[in-house]
Amino acid sequence: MDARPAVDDAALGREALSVLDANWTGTATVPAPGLYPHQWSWDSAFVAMGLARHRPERSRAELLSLLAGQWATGMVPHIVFHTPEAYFPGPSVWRSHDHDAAPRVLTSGLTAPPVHGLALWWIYRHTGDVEFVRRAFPSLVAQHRYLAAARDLGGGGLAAIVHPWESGMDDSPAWDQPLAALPEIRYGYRNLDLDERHPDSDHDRYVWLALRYRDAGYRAEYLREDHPFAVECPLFNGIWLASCQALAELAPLVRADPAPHAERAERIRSGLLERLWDGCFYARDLRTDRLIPVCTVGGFGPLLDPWLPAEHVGALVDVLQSARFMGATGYPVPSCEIRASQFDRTRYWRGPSWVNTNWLLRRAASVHGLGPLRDQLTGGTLRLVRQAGFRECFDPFDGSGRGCRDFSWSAALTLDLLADNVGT
Ligand code: 2M8
Repeated sequence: MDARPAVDDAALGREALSVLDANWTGTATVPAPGLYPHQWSWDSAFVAMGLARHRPERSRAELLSLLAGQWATGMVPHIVFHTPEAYFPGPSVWRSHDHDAAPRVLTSGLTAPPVHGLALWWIYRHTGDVEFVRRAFPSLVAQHRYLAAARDLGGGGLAAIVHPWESGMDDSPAWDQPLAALPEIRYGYRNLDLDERHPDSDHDRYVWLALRYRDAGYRAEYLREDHPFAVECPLFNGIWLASCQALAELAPLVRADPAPHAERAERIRSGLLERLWDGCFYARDLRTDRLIPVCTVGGFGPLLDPWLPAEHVGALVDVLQSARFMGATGYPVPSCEIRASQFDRTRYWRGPSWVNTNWLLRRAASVHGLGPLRDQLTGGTLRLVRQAGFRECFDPFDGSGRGCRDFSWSAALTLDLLADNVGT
């Protein structure tokens, strides 16, 4: 483990803010210097939530600069390229500028977990800024409309991801089967900084999938009929459900009708229970119409729903606390169940713990009134960053840091955990 002095809460908070200040470009916060030099969608939402109590102005600016990348279809892209910094796959791969629906700023053509409704609610809760809600609300309504119209590929009320990158959990073992069903691709593209994390064959398939979607004009009809990767992910949909509930709560502030948002949340809940539950939530591969039999941290996403039936909450919490997950590792929460053959404590999204999923599960514990679980997630996450710093992810057994340093969402969500810890 990296040697690191123990720091008290105030010093840890100052360190977190200085990471976020350094990663702020004047327009947006990059996830980490060097490795991720642009604005990533769900990273930005987590940063906005973490900054809400400390830098409210910048928290609002963060969300708005991301929404400047929204397409006329309502799609919020997973990357917004505000600067010409080199990154692969960059604007010349995505070619957003060839599309009438794309905004002026260059973006990717994929989306990411829609945590932005929850972020708007969070910012409102901590700033009371109704004017800001008025400004951002319509964009989030459009985002949800896009997901319902273009991504309900299974017809059961859930949004499908059409690329592993859309899950945010890029290398999760949950995508191994659908990826293995794709043709063998050999491009030999390599992003030297990044690709030691993925086998070449996976990276080539990621690029191939992105190019196919691009070459089909990013059309919804193509996704429905031809695209070879379509998966209903419980984390993506659990987050979407929470954002729908957030919009339902915010709607009266902007004189909008909460009912469509509440109804959509109910539809997602039914979809999750009917389509993804089998003693735990699993992802469904729409191209085989089968559940993908590996339990990952994504399977706890539906816990974000306060109205998830008690028996499902109980069963999920038992699995989470069992020796399959937190019960065996010293730190919360491994990204894959440790007894799965695919579990790897060192490989990105295949075992390591992440601050954002810990934070989401802590939020879930709060909405279900599970105080001890919430405290365990708070304490365990703070221990990780105190010991190893604001790393991208962490070994769940010994807490050592993995991936890049000075990672924005690890810093931002630490600020949030610290603020709650002192009861502010
Ligand atoms: C990772 O994703 C990018 C591709 O978008 C990558 O692998 O290079 C994921 O951890 C994703 O969740 C995250 O948003 C992104 C930036 O932090 O990095």
